[in-house]
Amino acid sequence: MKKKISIIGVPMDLGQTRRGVDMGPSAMRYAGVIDRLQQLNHIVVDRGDIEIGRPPKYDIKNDDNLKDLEEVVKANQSLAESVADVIDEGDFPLVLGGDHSIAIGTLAGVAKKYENLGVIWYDAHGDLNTGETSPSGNIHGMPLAVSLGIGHPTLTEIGGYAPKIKPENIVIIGARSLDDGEKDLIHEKGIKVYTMHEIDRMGMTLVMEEAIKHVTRNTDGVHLSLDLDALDPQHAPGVGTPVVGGTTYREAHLAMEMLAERNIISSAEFVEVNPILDVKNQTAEAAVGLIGSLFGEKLL
Ligand code: B3U
Ligand code: MN
Ligand code: MN
Repeated sequence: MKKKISIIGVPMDLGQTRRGVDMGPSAMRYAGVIDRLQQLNHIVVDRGDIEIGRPPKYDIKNDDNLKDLEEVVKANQSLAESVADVIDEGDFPLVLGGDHSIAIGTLAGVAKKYENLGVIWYDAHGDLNTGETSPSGNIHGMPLAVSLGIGHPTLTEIGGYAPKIKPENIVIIGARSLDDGEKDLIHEKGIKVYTMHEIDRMGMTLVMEEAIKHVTRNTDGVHLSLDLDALDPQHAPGVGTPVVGGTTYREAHLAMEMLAERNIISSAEFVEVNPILDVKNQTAEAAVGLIGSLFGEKLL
């Protein structure tokens, strides 16, 4: 199905401490994301990049164990507005990161436009930390909790409302590195998680069939938040926190192809591509390949 896709770049690297992920949007553009989507007959508008303020000193934690809070909040507020504008114009928002802290702004913009938003969180991590539970103080480990309304009010209130999403509308896929506080929250809120164990056991086909059923039960839109570190580092080495034992290149494509077949995704973001840590732009190319599959590219 032909779509009008608006691309928003978010050169954000302040949600974690490995510099270089701010070049992710450039790397995905260089890897041909626009051409790839145009080849599929979609109309593509590149809205450029969100401006990211630079802190006087990097990686300084505040008293609440949150690094570079002020700049992260500012950028996410502006991202939320841009995303909401894109939806108001009837376009599909495709957000290119940047570290995963930008999901706070993306979801603030998207969820405003839906009654009951479903979310697929494709990630090695849960991103369910708060300042209290985070081992790092890195806000990129917190966006899913923040969107549930859990965490520092400066973050949860971005976009002027909270929460953005409900625990029963979320599916996490590919998890294999969860902190204790995140595990507690998953159990407490009853969040559906397909860890690598379930993917190994059930196979990606069944995982995606169940996941799609789960996020479409009572929802009127589904957001895909795809962290490239969900893929095995063999296929996506250019990420800040690689974790061995991830989904294969083909499993990730199969997941995207199944989402395309069902045509359920109404907004998406691809995050954590770090060209400085990458090998010949392989991770950006993997991201662009997955974007192709998500928007209908077929092998035959
Ligand atoms: N859970 C850890 C590590 C982490 C989260 N997200 C990424 N890494 N990419 C944390 O810092 O919250
Ligand atoms: Mn993540
Ligand atoms: Mn991750």
